[in-house]
Amino acid sequence: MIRILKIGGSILTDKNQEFAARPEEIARIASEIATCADGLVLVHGAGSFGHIPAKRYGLPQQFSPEGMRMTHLSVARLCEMVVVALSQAGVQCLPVHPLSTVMLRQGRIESFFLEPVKEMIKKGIMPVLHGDVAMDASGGAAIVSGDQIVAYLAGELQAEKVAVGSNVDGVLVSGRPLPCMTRDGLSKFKNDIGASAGVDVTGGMKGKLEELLELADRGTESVIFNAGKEGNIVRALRGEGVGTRIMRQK
Ligand code: IP8
Repeated sequence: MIRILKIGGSILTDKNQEFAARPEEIARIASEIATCADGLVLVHGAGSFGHIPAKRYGLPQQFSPEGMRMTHLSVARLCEMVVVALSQAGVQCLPVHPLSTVMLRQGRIESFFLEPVKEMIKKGIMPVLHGDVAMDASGGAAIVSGDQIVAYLAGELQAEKVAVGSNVDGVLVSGRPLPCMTRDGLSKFKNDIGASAGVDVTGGMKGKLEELLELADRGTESVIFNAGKEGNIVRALRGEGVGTRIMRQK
């Protein structure tokens, strides 16, 4: 059984300060993951390691090879921290960089070389992917968010569970998490759903919902939960009621 877990960059880093990792949070997340690592694929957000350099170089609106290099190298450093923390917690894992495996067209994944990921899963190794810059055949947008990666992988790997951890208790309306969200819910609450608190070039909570609602349309439900609260990762992966369930319109 394959399960996909996303940990948002807002948990791993301080989104307002470049290169500001949160080592204690990274270590805590790693030890929680270690208790439920079987068949898990991890995707993490870029946090301040990606969004701040991407914004500085005008990505994704402007094509900038230098911006892509600086942003990728920075996000790859965050990925290395996550991989090191996981291995210190006893998890066998390997980094998979989307820049080298994904091809975009107009900002959407057109192809993804997933053989290494599938082989890692077969061998009991946890693949660790992340939001990244990527080449785009249309020459325009060049960022692939962790959320887009999650939705794509969930379909391709036929994931049974998809859990997306952020730093809030789910999809908040007037400060309270909605128990579930559908396409109708998004139209109803679109003006109430907030943007990300820090610098964000991939659309914050709305961007996340668009990816996950599309996944729900294809038949896979997911949950958005607060990964900043201890124990929630295990609860979300077990399907216990934490956060907001993203469901297909009935
Ligand atoms: O943090 C964004 O990924 P996300 C990737 O998952 C970059 O939205 C490079 C900003």
